[in-house]
Amino acid sequence: MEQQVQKKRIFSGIQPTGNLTLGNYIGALRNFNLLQDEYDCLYSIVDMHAMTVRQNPAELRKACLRTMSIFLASGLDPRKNIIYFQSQVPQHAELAWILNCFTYMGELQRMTQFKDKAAKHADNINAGLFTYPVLMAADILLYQTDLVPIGEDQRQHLELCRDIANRFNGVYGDVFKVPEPYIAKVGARIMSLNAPESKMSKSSPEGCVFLLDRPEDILRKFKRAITDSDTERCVRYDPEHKPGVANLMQIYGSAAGKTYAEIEREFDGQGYGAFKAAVGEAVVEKLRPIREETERLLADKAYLESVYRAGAEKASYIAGKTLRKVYKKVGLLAK
Ligand code: ATP
Ligand code: LTN
Repeated sequence: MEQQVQKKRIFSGIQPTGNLTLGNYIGALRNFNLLQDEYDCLYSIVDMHAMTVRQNPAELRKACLRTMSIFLASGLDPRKNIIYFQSQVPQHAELAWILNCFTYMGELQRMTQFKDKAAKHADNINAGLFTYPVLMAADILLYQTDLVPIGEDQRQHLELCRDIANRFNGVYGDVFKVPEPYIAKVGARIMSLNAPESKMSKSSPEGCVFLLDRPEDILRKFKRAITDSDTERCVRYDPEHKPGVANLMQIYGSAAGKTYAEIEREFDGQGYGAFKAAVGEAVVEKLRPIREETERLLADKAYLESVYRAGAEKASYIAGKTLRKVYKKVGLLAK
């Protein structure tokens, strides 16, 4: 089956922490949907990555199922994509160990996400947080991935993954395909609504729209969104001087399917109030069907289980092939 399919392979991962945000949707999930017919795609809910920050076990389990439901509700078809939990495919942890031995401390010390997270969780700077990018490299390299759709913030991790793959291949021959990042031009970095200089992130919930937020909460958050302090109160795309407005335009563009020029024309001569309300409405309408379908799926545990079991089995088959090759190359005896 696998040999007949000549499509390029895509792999991406999302952490099941908290609730997914509009940033995750525009930067990641929406693109996953656009790719599913053209590519051979694997999407992993990276529950082992989530453990690098302390988690409540019951909450983590719930977040895993919720994330899987959102994947499906936002249109990912489990017959076309392999959707699974990272922890259910043991080859991820197994390859990560080997790749740890091909990664330098200095490389990991340079990772900005590590520096940020270490600062945020100063009481728990664990080794997992440090080697997080190595597990991510294992995720990707196990599947001989061609392309990795990610948001801008993950570019550095992907570069490291490529370096590790090249280093390993340099010693043992062509074992891993060296993956390319796939970063959408629009929406790769959705910013916080109340602090447009920082990324919209689950960890600062105030400026953050969650996919399962109630419509009234979404509208309220947009109404309060920061626009600009400049005197020219007009809707114009200028990320450098009007980051708040540019961010809202990105969001509106992707929720309503409009270009920046169309948006500028639509709000010509109007203040920010009307614009912010329109963005809120567009997002509410975009998210409504996703929220309703997620709730329906969450009540159908048997169906969810059938999806993730089948996903893990298919993923493990592909991952097993790469791992056996790696074992052989490095001199471990294959099982
Ligand atoms: P955190 O919110 O804690 O910073 P995260 O949302 O970046 O974490 P993941 O849930 O693993 O972590 O991210 C999944 C995908 O969503 C990644 O590809 C990431 O680049 C993308 N993503 C996350 N936030 C945004 C954002 N604000 N804009 C665009 N893409 C984003
Ligand atoms: N580190 C990523 C999540 C992630 C991932 C991956 C993304 C884990 N493994 C493999 C792409 C490919 C994040 O924090 N967004």
